Amino acid sequence: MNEKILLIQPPAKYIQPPLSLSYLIGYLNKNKITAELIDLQKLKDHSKENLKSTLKKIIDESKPTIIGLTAMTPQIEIIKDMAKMIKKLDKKVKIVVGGVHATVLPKDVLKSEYIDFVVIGEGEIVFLNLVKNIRKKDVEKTKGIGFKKGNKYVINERERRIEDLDGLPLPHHYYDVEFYANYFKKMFSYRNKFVCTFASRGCPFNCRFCAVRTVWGHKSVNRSPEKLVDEIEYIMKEYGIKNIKFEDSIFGVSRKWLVKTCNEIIKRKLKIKWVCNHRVDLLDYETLKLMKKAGLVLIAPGFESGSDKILDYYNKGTTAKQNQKMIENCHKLGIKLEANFLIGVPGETREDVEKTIGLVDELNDIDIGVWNIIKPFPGTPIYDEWKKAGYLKGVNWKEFIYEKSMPFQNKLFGEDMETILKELRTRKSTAKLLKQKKIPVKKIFRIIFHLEAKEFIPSLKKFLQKLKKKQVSF
Ligand code: B12
Ligand code: SF4
Repeated sequence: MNEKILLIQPPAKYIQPPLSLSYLIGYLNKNKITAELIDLQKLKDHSKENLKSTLKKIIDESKPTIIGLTAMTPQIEIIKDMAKMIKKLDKKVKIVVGGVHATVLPKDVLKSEYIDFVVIGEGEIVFLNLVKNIRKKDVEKTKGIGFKKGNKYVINERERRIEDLDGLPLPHHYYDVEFYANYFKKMFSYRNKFVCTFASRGCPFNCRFCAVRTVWGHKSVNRSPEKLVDEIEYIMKEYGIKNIKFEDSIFGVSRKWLVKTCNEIIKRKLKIKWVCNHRVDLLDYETLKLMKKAGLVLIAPGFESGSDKILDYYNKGTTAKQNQKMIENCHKLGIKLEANFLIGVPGETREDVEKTIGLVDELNDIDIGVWNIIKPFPGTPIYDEWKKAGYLKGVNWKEFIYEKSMPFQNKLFGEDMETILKELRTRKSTAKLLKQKKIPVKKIFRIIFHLEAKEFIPSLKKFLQKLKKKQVSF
């Protein structure tokens, strides 16, 4: 029997191109199996009723035999709801769930009677084999899957990692590039459209709050500089888009690779602007200069904290001094900085948070400050530690988002972390942007608060009242 495969990206508040599912579809296609992407991130109405009727329409029209769903931890409840809705519509459909949450807590996912399989880790090879084995009705030995057998959970050994990322079809063929390019333009008032992509998979570091290693292990695999730059040329030609956001955890763990990639862009005289994530300890002035020459306009390193005590706790392997050096270098070179900070670890004091604020205040050179409350995401060492310490009793997966503080965090810190977060998000980054008179206020609020339009006006009023009372220091 020929399988009819749908991969569904669930609805979400903050959205980005469904690259994970696009890679999976590309890999199936390369192996002569067709699959279709249903991107529910485009849904405007997230109510259960609308989700139910949307799924009904999809199932009536497509008559799928296998449905794949993807989830990070805060999305797992909606995924379980969707699985139930789908099975109520057609109980023969096989439901497969992949992504970080299924990788770390496969049994939590399989607990749902409506989910048949989980895929653990990198999905391309595993899903292809699973689909083939479902056809053959012989799934049990498929590497990288988990399933239920009687009243037991079976979790098979992992599949090998893909070494040759250049062999993967480009994800951009399978999702609506224009929709996301326009979404970013509108959402953040960027002047230009841009496309997201990946140059690598994995990260060799061990930050205590990070779950990246659960999917990829510790090995970082890169695309070849030549093929990556071919992809950039393709994006420019095919979509007429000259702005690229590399979503990699670190764009170039290896300096040698980074230098080769930048030189390739420069050699081909590509007029692109790009943005990437990085670490403050891996980039010296000369490397940043070369990146700038190759089109880097904004870099987003994980600063995390201005306090060495907290950085040590995070096992970040960086220092407050290195954070400062990065700020100085970017300022000298005219590279915009999106600095990411976390607050809210047990033992962190007001003084530690003030040190972080000091880092931003003193140097005054950060363009976008992204402040978040640390969360013990499954797959991170702090999840295991905080669970053992009894901090996570009664918390629900939907609360695992950076904007929310957990009751124990407020208790240990002695203040409501969400209030502190709001304060921080209003501070320096807003000040810096306000000084650049060209940037519309709407953009500032969208960037700092990630607000929806309906929330925007009351927050603006509140902010202006605070300014009047001089509660916000510039
Ligand atoms: C891009 C990204 C986002 C995008 C989402 C894009 C999208 N539409 O999917 C945005 C910015 C919206 C986002 C939001 C959040 N993110 Co995020 N995000 C990432 C990031 C940087 C890349 C993800 C990615 O595309 N990877 C590349 C693809 C190829 O890998 P992948 O997604 O893992 O998919 C592979 C496998 O997992 C598997 N697979 C995945 N899905 C499926 C489905 C099926 C059916 C199968 C078979 C296989 C399969 O196969 C894929 C191909 O090999 C990762 C970090 C990283 N470097 O991985 C964090 C990461 C996934 N995010 C994380 C977090 C914490 C969040 C937030 C919760 C943060 C917050 N604000 O609180 C929110 C979630 C909000 C929500 N929706 O509820 C954590 C996840 C922790 C966890 N336990 O879930 C990560 C790992 C970062 C970290 N440092 O720990 N994120
Ligand atoms: S935070 Fe960044 S550097 Fe640290 S482990 Fe995660 S991806 Fe790697």
